[in-house]
Amino acid sequence: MKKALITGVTGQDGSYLAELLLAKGYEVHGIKRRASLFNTQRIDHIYQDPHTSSQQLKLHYGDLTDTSNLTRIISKVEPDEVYNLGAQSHVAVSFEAPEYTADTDGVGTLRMLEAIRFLGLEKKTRFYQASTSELYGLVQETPQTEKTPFHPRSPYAVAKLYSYWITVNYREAYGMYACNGILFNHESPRRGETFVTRKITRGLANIAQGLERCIFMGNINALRDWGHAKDYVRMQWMMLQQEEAEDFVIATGVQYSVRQFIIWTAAELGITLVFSGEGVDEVATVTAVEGDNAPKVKCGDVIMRIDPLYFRPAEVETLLGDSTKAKAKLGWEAEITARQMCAEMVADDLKAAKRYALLKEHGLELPVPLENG
Ligand code: NDP
Ligand code: GDR
Repeated sequence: MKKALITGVTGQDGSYLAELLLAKGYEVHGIKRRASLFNTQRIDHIYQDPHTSSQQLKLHYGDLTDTSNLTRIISKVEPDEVYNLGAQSHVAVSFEAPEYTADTDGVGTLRMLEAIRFLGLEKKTRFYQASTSELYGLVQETPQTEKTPFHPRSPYAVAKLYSYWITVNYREAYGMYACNGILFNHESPRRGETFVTRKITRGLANIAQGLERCIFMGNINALRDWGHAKDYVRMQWMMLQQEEAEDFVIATGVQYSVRQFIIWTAAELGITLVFSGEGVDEVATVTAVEGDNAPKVKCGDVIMRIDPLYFRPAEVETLLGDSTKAKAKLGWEAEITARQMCAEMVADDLKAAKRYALLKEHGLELPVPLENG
C-alpha cells in the first residue's frame, strides 16, 4: 500500500485529494493545525476512527513553520508521495501578514524538502509543490505557459516564487523527484468563504433567502481562468506518477471577469441584474426576479456595491493559462466548466441559506457567519 502525506489536508484541495487517494487504496496521512475550534469540516465525511485496525486516513498535528514537528512526522510516515498544499493562501491577507506568509508558504516548503533529504528519503519520496498562476502576476505574455516569465505581485506570490525555485533546485541538486503544479484558480463548494467566487455564491444565496442585503466587492474587472478543484487534484496525483519529475501549467484556457461570475450566480438564483455607475460607484441592481429561489429580492434592490477595502495594493488584473503540455504529456484536460462549477456552488450555498432561513422562520435564528474578505 502506497503512503501519501498531505500538508493542508483540511483545505479545499487537501480534502478532495485525500478522497482521491483513499479511493486509489493509499494510506493517507494529513497534517492538521491545532485550532481552538474544529477545523476538519471538509474531511469529517472521510474521518476514520483511530481505534480501528483498518484506519487508512491518519491525521497528525503540525505546522509548516515548525521544522522539528515536520521532520518527526516525515520520519514516522516515510511517505512515498508528499503533497505540499498547506499555505496561507489568501493573496489579500498576505499584504496584512507578509512575514507569516513568507514563513509558511516559502520557508515551509524548504523545511519539507530538507526534512526529506535529511532523513535520507530523497530517492524514495516524491514531492508535489502547490505552485500558482499568481507567479505570473503582472503578465508578460498571454496565455501563460511553463515558459512565461514570472512577475509576482504580492507577498503571497513572492513566497510561492521561492517555493517554486527551491523545488526545482532540490530536483536539480539532489536528483529528487520534485515538481511544481502551476495551478490557475480552482474553486468548488468547498472553497474558502473569502475567495471571490465563494463570496459571491454564498452572499447572493443569502440575499435570495433574505439573510443579507448587499455584497461589497473589490475589483470586479479582474479576469481569471477558473477551473474545478476536483479536476485539478486529479492532475496533482498524475504529476507524481510520471517517469521524470516535470513542472506543468494546469488551467482551462478560458477566462471570465468577476462581474460575469456575479451575473451567472444571480441567474442561477433567478435574478437578473443590471450594472451601472463607474469605478467605486458601480452597483448591481435587480431588474427581474423569477422562480422560487429568489423570493426575498425585488426589482430596484441594489445587491452589489464596490468597497475599496477589497482593492489590493498591487492587483493581478488578468490570468489565462495554456495547458497544452499537460494535455500532450499526461492526457489531462479540465472536464468541468466555470459555468457548471458556478451552478454547483450556488446550489450548495442555497441549500445552506435555506436551512438558516427555515430556522429563522421558526424563531430559532442562528447568526449567519458574515466574514467577507
Ligand atoms: P486552502 O486555503 O483551502 O487550504 C490551505 C490549507 O493549508 C489548510 O488546510 C490550512 O489549514 C493549511 N495551512 C495554512 N497555514 C498552515 C501552516 N502554517 N501550517 C500547516 N498548514 C497550514 O487552500 P486551497 O486548498 O485552495 O489550495 C491548496 C494549495 O494550493 C495552497 O498552497 C494554495 O496556495 C495553492 N493554490 C491554490 C489555488 C486555488 O485556486 N485554490 C491555485 C494555485 C495554488 P486550516 O484549515 O487550519 O486553515
Ligand atoms: P486570487 O483569488 O487572489 O486570484 O488567489 P481571489 O478569489 O481572492 O480573487 C480573485 C480576483 O477577484 C478580485 N476580487 C475579489 N477578491 C476577493 N477575495 N474578495 C472580493 O471582494 C473581491 N472583489 C474582487 C481579486 O482582486 C482578484 O483579482 C487565488 C488563491 O486561491 C491563491 O491561493 C491561488 O494561488 C490563486 O487563486 C491562483
